[in-house]
Amino acid sequence: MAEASTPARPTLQAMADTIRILALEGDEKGNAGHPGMPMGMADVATVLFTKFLKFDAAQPDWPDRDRFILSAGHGSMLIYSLLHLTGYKAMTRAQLESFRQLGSLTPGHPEVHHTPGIETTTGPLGQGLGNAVGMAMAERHLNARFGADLVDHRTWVLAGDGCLMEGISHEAIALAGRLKLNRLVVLWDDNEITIDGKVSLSETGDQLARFKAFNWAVKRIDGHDHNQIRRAMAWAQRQDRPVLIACRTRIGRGAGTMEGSHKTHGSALGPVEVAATREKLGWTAAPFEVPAPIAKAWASAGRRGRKERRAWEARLLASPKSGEFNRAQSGDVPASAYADLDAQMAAMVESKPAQATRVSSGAALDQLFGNIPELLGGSADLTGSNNTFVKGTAIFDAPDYAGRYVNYGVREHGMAAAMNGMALHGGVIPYGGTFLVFSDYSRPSIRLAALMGIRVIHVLTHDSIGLGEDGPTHQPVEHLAALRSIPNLKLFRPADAIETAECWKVALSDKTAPSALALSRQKTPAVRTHAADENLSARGAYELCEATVAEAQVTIFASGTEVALAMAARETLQAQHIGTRVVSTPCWSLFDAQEADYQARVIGNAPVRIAIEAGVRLGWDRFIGEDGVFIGMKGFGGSAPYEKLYAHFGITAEAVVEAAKKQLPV
Ligand SMILES: Cc1ncc(C[n+]2csc(CCOP(=O)(O)OP(=O)(O)O)c2C)c(N)n1
Ligand SMILES: [Mg+2]
Repeated sequence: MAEASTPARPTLQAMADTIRILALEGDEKGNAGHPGMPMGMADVATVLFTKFLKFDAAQPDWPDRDRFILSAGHGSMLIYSLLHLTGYKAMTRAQLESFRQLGSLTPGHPEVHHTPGIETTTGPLGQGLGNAVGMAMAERHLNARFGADLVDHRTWVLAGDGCLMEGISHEAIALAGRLKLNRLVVLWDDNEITIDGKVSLSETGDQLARFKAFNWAVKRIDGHDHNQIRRAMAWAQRQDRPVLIACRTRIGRGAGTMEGSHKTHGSALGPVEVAATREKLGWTAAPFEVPAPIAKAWASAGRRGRKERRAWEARLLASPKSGEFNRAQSGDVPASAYADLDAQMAAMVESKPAQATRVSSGAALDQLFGNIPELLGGSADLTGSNNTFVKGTAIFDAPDYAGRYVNYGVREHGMAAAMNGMALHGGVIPYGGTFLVFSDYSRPSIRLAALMGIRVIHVLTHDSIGLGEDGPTHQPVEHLAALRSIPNLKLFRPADAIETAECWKVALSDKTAPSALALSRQKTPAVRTHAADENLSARGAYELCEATVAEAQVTIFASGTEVALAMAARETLQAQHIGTRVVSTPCWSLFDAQEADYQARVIGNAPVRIAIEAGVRLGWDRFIGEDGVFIGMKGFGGSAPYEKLYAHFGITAEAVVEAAKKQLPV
C-alpha cells in the first residue's frame, strides 16, 4: 500500500500509513486500545490535517484555530499520532509509548486540559458531536461580536456509527441544522461496524436522509480515496449549512488479515497481525520510529498555519477590540460585573422579597446580563418557567448570530452538550434552563462538564414537590442527592433571593467547575434579613440564626425553600425556651472544602440534630449523623397544590418541632 521508505516527498498514503502503524503499535505497547478506527480514518485525517484544518502545532491555544473534535473518542491513538506527527511539543514519542498509562498525556480516551491539542473530553459516544455544535455556535456568536478579522474558524468532527446511533445526535443535528451552522463539518466514519458486528444488526436507518431532513448538506465518499476526500472537504467549506460527509471506510484498514473485521475495534491486534500489517504496508522502521522524509512532511503540515496565526496576532494587536477580546477569552468577568447585583442585594435586605427562587434567579440575571457580555443563555423550551430570559435580549439565530438567547427546543441533553462546547470554545459563558427533574436527561453532559472542569451554569427550576399539581413525574426527589454526588459540580439550592444572588456570583466566579442551581417554583419568604459582609453561600453552609434563648439544644439544617420551615420551627422551639439554631446549606461541596474548624463550628454541639429537605435523606448524615432526624421524602411525590403535599408528606415546621422535642434529653 505505501512507499514508506521512499523518497524525499512522501505520498499522502505514506503519511496516512504512518498513523496506522503508530496506532497499531501504541495499542500493542499499551496492550489494549482501539486500532480499528484510527486505521480506518487515517486517510480522512491525513487530508484534513495536511490540507484543510487551520492550526499551528506551536500554539495549541490560538483562539482562531479550527477545532477538531474526535467524537469517537475510543480512536484516541488517531489524535495522539496526529499531535505527535504535526509537532505538538508535549506529544513526544515517549508519550505515545506510554499510551493508557498513569500520568501519561495519552489516556485511553482523550481528555481536554490534560493534553495540549485536545479540544474536549470524549469517549461517551455522541458527546463530542454535541460539544461541536456548541463550539460552532460560540464561533458564530463571537464572529458577530468581534468580526471576521478575529473570529473565523471551523469545527470539524470525526464521528462514528456509535455517535450517530446515540439519541444525543438527534438533538445535536436538529439544533445545528435549524441554526444553519455552516462552519460545522461532520466526518462520519461510515464503516458499517460497531463492537458487536455489522451496524445492520441493529439499524436500517438512512443517516444521509436523516441529516438532510434536518437541513444539513450531505455527501458520501470513499474514505480511502484522497482525491474524493479533498474534493468533499473543499465542497463542505462552500456550504451555507452544516455538512455531513459520510466517509465509507474499512475498519482496521491496512491490517494484515483483519481489515474490515469488528475484531479490530477494541483490542491490540497481537504481534502476528502487527507483523503482517507492517509487511502489507511495506513498513520497516522500528516501532515508534517515523522515517525522516515522512516526519518532515508531517512537521511541515504542523507549521502550515503559522503564517496565518502570526497575521492573526498582528490583527489582534492592532484591533481596537483587543482588550475586550482578550478579556472574554480569559474567562474573567468585567470588573463591574457585580455592581448592579450587589446594589440589588443591599436593597433586598430591606425589601425582604417573598418570591420563588426561580424568580430571584431571573432578577439576578437581569442585573448580570448587561454587565457580562459573555453570558449566552437559553432554555430547553421552558423559558417562561425557568426565568432565563432577560427582557429585550435578541435571539441567537442565523444569519446574524449576535443574539444572546438560544431557543434550544425540547433538547436537554443536546443543550447541555452544546453548553459544554461553548465553554470549551471560550469567549462565552453558557447558561441553560430546564426543570430539575429533567437533569436526568442532561446528566451525561453535566458529568463531563464536571470532569473537564468547565464553567457552565444549569438553571434547574421546579426543584421539589413544591411544584405541586404537575405531580410525581415532574417532582425531583433523588436529584439533589444525585447531583451532589458528582465530583466538582456545585449543586446550589438557595433559600431566598439573597442566597440566589450569592450562588450566581459563586457560579460565575469559578472558571473551573460547572454549577447547577436548584430553584423553586413556589414562593418562599426572605430568610436573609440582615446585611452580611461576605458571601455566606460561598461557604457552602453557614449558621443563619443562632440560638438566643438558651444554649443551643437543637440545630436544624435545611436547604432551599425548607430553610423557611426550619426558621418557623426555631421560632416555636425558642418560644418554649429550647435554644435552637438554623444552618442553611446551599452548596454541600463548598462546605466540604472549608477548614475543619469552620465545619465543626457550623455543625455545632447541640445534642439534637435535624435536617429538613423535600428530597431523599441520602447524604444528610454528613450533617446530622446516623442518629439525626431527617424530615423529607421517602418515595415519590403526588399531584396536588403544594401546601397540601408538604402537609401530606409531613415536611412541616410542626414535624420539626415535634421531632426536636422527642429527641431532647429529659
Ligand atoms: C455512550 C456510550 N455507550 C457505549 C460505549 C462503548 N463503546 C465504545 S465504542 C463503541 C462502538 C462504537 O462503534 P463505532 O462508533 O462505529 O466505532 P468503530 O467500531 O467503527 O470504531 C461502543 C459501544 C461508549 N463509549 N459510549
Ligand atoms: Mg463504526
